[in-house]
Amino acid sequence: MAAPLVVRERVDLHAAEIGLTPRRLVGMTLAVGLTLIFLLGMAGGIMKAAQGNLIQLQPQTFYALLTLHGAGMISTVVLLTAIALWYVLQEQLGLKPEVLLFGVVAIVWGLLAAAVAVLIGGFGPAWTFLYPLPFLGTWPAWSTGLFFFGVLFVGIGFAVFCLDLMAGIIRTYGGVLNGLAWDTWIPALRRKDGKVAPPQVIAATMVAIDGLITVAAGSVLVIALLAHWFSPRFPIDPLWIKNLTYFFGHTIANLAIYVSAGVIYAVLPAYTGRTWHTNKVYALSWAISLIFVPWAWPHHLYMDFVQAPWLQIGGEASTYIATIPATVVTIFGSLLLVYRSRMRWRLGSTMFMAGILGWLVGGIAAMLDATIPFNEVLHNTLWVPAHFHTYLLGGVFLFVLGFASYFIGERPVEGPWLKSIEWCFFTGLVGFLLMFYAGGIEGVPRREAVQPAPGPILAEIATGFVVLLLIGLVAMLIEFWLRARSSAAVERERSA
Ligand code: HEM
Ligand SMILES: [Cu+2]
Repeated sequence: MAAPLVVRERVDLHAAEIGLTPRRLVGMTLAVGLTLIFLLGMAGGIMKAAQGNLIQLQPQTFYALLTLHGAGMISTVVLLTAIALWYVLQEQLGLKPEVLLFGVVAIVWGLLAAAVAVLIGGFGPAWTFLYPLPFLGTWPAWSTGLFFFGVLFVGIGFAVFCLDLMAGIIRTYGGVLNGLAWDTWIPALRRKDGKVAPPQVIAATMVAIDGLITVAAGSVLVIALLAHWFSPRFPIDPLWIKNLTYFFGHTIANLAIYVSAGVIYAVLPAYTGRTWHTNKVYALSWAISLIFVPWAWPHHLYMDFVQAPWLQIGGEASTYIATIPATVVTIFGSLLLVYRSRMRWRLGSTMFMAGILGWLVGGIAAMLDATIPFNEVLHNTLWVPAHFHTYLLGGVFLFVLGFASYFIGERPVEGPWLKSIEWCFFTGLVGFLLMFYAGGIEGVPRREAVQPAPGPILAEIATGFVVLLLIGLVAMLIEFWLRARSSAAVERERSA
């Protein structure tokens, strides 16, 4: 039976009948993206099972899966958070689904190319494809080239999203500085109509600017690698390309958090009944992130003794400066929003609040790793996947699930079915993460098909938690599908 739904968006039923509406585009992208996350999560579970000696996997197959899982997850999460932010801003900024469709299609093509390179070609130098590894493996040359084209397409898709946002912000707020709400500090920028950008627009402006810088660097990187692929005589300096690789890789993964912050600002108020207002502190915090996020990448190169010392120190400082202000205002702001607010605890709001916790814990673990004396012992141990899975899987991905739940519409009352899904999912998630941290503390190296002890036993336990996590995820996707069907039925009844 069709359950009555709360937290519903205004739906333009007439437009829905004639073609590409925002809701259709977002609904389709969510369906594709969440399915991909599930499949790539299975690949993650297979890797753990192999590390735990529960199944046998050729090392080449392990490294191919690792590459597909990493590149695929990052691209899919970029796609899903982008579509969510786009959706919450499209009305306000007058964004058109036709434009974003290009971006979505480019990312999906990029993902397909990468999947073919990995699954058929066996391409497997890990998702960071650090030079010269892509050219040294046992895989055929075509798979190397195809993978790079895939990355290029994902970059192009993300650039479409950034440009679309930027154009909308300039149209609506008169300029980028107003999009960043610098008018709260600089009276000369104030608009006559008194319109000030809300926090989600500030986040979107920051993401659009840093996102375009990141894609520009990523394009130089991939084009240089493609040139070397066409003609091996094309020279590549290993230190230069390593810097560029991490500039691109670190920043694009990091930006997913800032995109999600925009979604939190827009969606959490629907559950608490209070809105989030721009003030000087928000504008300043986001300005600091805007400037420092692109300077944090050198924390991946502490082991490279040829790297200039000022970049090492600068990278460490920038990591702190970029992370702290926006994280603090978002976490503090969301607590204020929820505190004594009669928050409606539904699947969506639970996901958002749990995701904020994951962001905080993962962020602290990340900053530890980016601190030079800690990095000397944690570098390339399982501590690294521990911290980034905490804020990507236990943070960003929870925001995506929260958004999906909000987008489809919550149930007015949640029964035991939903509670058990949540228990299953979160038990799996926390257990899986803890095993990663334990491995990191024990110094088990990351990215190894065959790990030294205690890696295998931790991986064996972790596999059990992954099974719980994936069961919870499938159940949640079924729940979304059921709700989407019943809300479609409600709409059909209303329009009849
Ligand atoms: C669904 C549950 C997931 C499982 C079971 C899982 C499992 C794994 C495993 C076993 C590894 C290899 C760790 C190692 O030994 O080095 C890994 C690596 C990785 N995962 Fe996940 N993961 C999951 C979700 C995610 C999500 C949501 C993201 C990103 C949004 C993600 C991004 C990555 C990345 C970037 C790597 C590194 C790949 C590389 O080293 O090249 N994972 N994951
Ligand atoms: Cu980093």
